[in-house]
Amino acid sequence: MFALALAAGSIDECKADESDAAAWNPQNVPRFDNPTRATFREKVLRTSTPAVISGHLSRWPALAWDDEKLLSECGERLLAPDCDEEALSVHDSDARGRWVSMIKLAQSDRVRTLSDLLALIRTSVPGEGEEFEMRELGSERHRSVHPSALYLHDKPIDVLCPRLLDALRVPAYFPVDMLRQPGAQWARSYRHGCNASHGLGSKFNNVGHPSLFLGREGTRSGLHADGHSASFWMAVLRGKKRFRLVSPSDAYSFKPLDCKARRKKHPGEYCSKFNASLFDDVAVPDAVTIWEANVSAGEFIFIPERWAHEVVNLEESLAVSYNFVDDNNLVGHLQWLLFHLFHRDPDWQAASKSKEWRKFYTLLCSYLLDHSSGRFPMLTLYDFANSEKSVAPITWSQFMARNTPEGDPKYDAKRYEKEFYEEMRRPPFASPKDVERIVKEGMLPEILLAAREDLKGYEGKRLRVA
Ligand SMILES: O=C(O)CCC(=O)C(=O)O
Repeated sequence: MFALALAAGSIDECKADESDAAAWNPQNVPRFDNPTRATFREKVLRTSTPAVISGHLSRWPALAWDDEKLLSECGERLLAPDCDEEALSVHDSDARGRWVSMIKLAQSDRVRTLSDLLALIRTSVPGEGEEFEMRELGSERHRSVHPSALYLHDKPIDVLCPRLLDALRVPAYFPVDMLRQPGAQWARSYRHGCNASHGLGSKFNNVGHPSLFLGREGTRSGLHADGHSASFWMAVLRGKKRFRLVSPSDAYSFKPLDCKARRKKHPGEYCSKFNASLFDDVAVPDAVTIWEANVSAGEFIFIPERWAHEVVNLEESLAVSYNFVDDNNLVGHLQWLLFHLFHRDPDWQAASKSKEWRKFYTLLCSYLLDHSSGRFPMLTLYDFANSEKSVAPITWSQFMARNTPEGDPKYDAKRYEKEFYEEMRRPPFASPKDVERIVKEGMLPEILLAAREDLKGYEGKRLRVA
């Protein structure tokens, strides 16, 4: 055993680590300079390896946004608009049972808009000046918060700053997102409660992703793995962030709170919450590798499905993140859905009345329906998975057109919905026993492979590659 000698309670300690790397031995996350799509697929996606990519975001208009531009476009936008109670978050080591060890805060009169937040971030000095009271979400409690600790964390860009969304692009390595497959009517309940009024949001019902992060030096997110077995990429627009990561199997060494090493029996289960920090002085078994990357403005990091990660902002940082499911993590995602439906909650009959259960079940049916009928967007997935053409980064509107049924010129909402409901009522997916059998017998990969075979005849028919 050796110990992580770094306590990252403050940014100075993080910086100290740069000159004291011998104290422990992180593995550097591999870096690539604008790799081809083929290289990225082979070396990163196919092997579920984290990676930092430089040289690929140069055409993003958002990289040229300075404070003046950000404030003129979105300075007066409310951090907590009517549809979303959460305004800001603060990290708290005592909140490790919670998602990302963060406390979510409602709006305060002191910080209502993006411009209020930026002003506070710029003028507050940790340990100096007054704290103010903010209400914790989900409780009537108020907590005293130092302005320097406020973190705009994972907030929907389409709601908070739609113009910024227009100035972002989608990296060419991630043309597909199966999470968009069920379309607007299903996506609506999927994440944040906001229905964006912006063009992109209203047409495609973007609901929450990509999301925005803004925090001063020293703000941080606790150790966690993202849900749904989704992979994600995070692009840094300004500043510098330090990531520490562990693979899904190594994650068991860090006091996981929501998994019980039963993964073989239940393939969809993995650890997502932890009572430990990779920036603290914790014991690390020899066989465990901690990965580390500093990601600077103009770069993005890719984090594969189920990898646990923890983040500290080394400088004031503005960043954008997007979670997705493509052909590399689709089986894992389906297993995760099944795990949540049938294993985590054995009393599924009772659970089936809950909104959450319904949502997962609907998603699952949607995937299986589209697989079985060879319908959009399996086709898109198939084409991209098999094309090594280098495509330029695309806008979010183009991305949504590719990845949602609404983007299909022949999309007929009523028909889609009708077919969907018919399919949901049809066996075998109406019976949990059948679905359980699919998982137990490990049939998911075969189903997906068969679906791909079926799709060969459709190749190229309705794909619009930028
Ligand atoms: O940048 C951060 O603070 C956390 C990002 C992250 O971990 C995530 O989006 O899952």
